Amino acid sequence: MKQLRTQVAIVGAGPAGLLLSHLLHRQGVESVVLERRTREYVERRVRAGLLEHTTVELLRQCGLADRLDREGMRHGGFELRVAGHRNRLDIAALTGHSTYVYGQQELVKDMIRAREEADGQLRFSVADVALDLAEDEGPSTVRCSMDGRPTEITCDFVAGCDGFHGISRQCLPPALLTAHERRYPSAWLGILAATPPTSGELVYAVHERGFALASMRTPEISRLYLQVGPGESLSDWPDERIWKELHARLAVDGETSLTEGRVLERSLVALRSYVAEPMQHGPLFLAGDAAHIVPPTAAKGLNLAVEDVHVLNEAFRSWYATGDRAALDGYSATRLPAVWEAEEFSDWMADLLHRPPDDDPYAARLQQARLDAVVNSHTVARQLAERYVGLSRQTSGREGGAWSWNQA
Ligand code: RFL
Ligand code: PHB
Repeated sequence: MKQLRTQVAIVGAGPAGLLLSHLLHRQGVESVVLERRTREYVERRVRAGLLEHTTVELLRQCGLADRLDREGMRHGGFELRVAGHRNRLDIAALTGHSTYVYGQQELVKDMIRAREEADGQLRFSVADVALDLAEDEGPSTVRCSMDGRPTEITCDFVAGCDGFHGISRQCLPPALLTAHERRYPSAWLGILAATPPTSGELVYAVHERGFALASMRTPEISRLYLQVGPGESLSDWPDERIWKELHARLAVDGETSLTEGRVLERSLVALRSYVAEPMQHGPLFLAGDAAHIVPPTAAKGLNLAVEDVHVLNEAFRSWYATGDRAALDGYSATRLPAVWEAEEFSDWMADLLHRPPDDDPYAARLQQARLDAVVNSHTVARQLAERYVGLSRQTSGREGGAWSWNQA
């Protein structure tokens, strides 16, 4: 049996686990990251693309944004295309902030490289991770199979950064865990295609055939999404059908500006919201998708993961510097208001943009009324813009919040 000792054992080398390990290192706290996939797999996994201004600022502050600043694309607005008519939301003018397009797998590569340069302990292809969590202040043990050998890692804390399907969340005592969940009657079919973006900014298209999103990764690569039924599979969607549907839903006044290209990757994801409360127990702390997920419509998942990790890192700093556990004990309570703000906005965006089920004409009329409000009301548009860039989360949960009721 191989034995290792570290301060924080981190399960999962997605953005949450990698960033936590990087931040801990910068303040002299040791960690080991345990990832079940290979490095190649993790670096190629296509997922998020849209980063909030605050996320980019946080990445800059910790030295992870050099390539992002060179290659990322800064966007000051997006297009909301409704039934073939263009409406541009100028988020920079409405909020003073921009968003950035930079592929999650590029960020993951940057993070892995930074850990490598610092001789960080990143272990890939680790199997059978199991947590033996201390009940008291004593050390915990993480068991796993590393390089084919049974291994035991003794640690002070465990960070569960292993995504929605990981094992960490299951280690919270069931009696203490409340799982809040909503499933949506849609899924997203996503493709990465070798074709230039159809527009300089993102296009969110609401159409009677269903929602479509035209995003991008580079000036040569597009990222395109289609709303599809929840029970569909990738085999139902040959390339020809995908392009036909994208042309129809993204057309402006009947004309399409989309150029077809080679499909480099495709994926299908069911839309779901989930929050685990609390996000911690004893020495275990959950961060990112391990603790909460949102439908991708509002592009919040990765941004929330980055924020979780910053708060958790500050709490570890305080513990290791002063022995004060207050910030660690308060981690979940600190994060949940911001998590719920993003959950609510993501749910609202999902309803705003997706075609409702055929048997719910009332929902269809509500959607129309909401779209009218966004397009015609400066106040509603500004609120959408503030929430889209993440400004509203800066105040959620703080005393007084962004506003307060007048006391009678
Ligand atoms: P991840 O990225 O899922 O990483 C978890 C890691 O843990 C590993 N793992 C294990 N390792 C060891 N032992 C086990 N038992 C393990 N079980 C799992 C996994 O292999 C993996 O490497 O979670 P993390 O780090 O919390 O990061 C979260 C983000 O990945 C996620 O929130 C975003 O991708 C969500 N998301 C978006 N977020 C944004 O902020 N902006 C976007 O534009 C955006 N677009 C998207 C998205 C998610 C999408 N899908 C696929 C759900 C678009 C899509 C289509
Ligand atoms: C993406 O580029 O993957 C993306 C962009 C914006 C979203 C969701 C996903 O709202």
